[in-house]
Amino acid sequence: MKLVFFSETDDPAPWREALRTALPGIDFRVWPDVGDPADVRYTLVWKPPAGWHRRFPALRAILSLGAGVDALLEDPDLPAGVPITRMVDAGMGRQMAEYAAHGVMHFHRRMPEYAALQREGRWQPLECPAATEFPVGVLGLGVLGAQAAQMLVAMGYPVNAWTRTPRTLPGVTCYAGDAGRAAFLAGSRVLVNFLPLTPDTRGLIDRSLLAGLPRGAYLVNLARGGHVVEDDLLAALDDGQLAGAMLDVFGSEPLPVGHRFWRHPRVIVTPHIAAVTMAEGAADQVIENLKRLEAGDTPRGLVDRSRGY
Ligand code: NDP
Ligand code: OXD
Repeated sequence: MKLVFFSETDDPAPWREALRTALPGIDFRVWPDVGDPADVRYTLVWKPPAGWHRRFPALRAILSLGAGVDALLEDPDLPAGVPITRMVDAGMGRQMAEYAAHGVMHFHRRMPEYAALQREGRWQPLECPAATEFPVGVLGLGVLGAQAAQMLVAMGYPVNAWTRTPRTLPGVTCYAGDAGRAAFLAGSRVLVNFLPLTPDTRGLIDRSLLAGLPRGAYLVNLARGGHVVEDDLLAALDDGQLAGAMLDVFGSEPLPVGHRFWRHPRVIVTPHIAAVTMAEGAADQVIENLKRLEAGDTPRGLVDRSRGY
């Protein structure tokens, strides 16, 4: 069974070690050392170039190193009919929840204002609402969003969530679809984005969505940069509709030198680190899926190409 690993950001060594230990028959290759491409059955990938998969005519499945598969699905040359699997939690749920909780508390406890006061050498206590008065809106209540929502509930925040289809989660007020959007937004002091990037969600965080939030709201985006219309976000920050944004993901990554986000006083930038896939927590899922695929069974985390996630 030959598998090719491709990632410009992940170290193949722990993956090779884990997969070779669990699957002694595996021929684990790291791009570009693939030997005969006609033998390749599986790929384990993060952001391969467009058209890259076309060279493997006997491909049985594409295994994504990430939870989000938007970059794969955007490839017009992705072989049709080949199943794609994604990471389901795989250790990222806890990391994403930590990032979201940090973002919410950072804004709730007015840390950006204290940083500005410190720069001016001013000792100035500010009023702060109780957590129970600071409702959080979670966009997307899937594998990762649900864990963050539960952590925020445990921290005492009122939590609203918005999904494509109706969902329920204890302690969370759930809204769905176009019908639920306005009420969801109006009740969210801070919006935390956990959506997958699909044709339906690209550009969703635009002027009209931001205008639906209470004035002076905040945004924490740890899903994808493509969800945000950057000019609309900057305009909302500049005119006070939004009081701050914590951004981990961008339309173009790395965030280009000179981009306004780098120096905007109300924007916090992190370099797509809200969660990272670590072989230690994720290799078991890949091993299990390779076993299932070899046995002709349905793998875990199978992507629905028509839905886009
Ligand atoms: P899931 O597929 O488990 O959950 C997706 C959620 O989004 C579901 O609740 C789904 O609704 C909802 N959704 C999808 N489309 C729409 C829509 N059109 N309108 C409203 N809701 C919608 O994904 P995960 O939780 O595993 O991952 C979420 C995303 O997080 C990934 O796609 C990735 O982009 C991002 N991510 C970012 C990382 C980082 O380091 N910054 C790390 C890992 C992931 P429904 O429940 O009805 O299906
Ligand atoms: C992912 C990511 O989708 O790291 O897993 O963004």
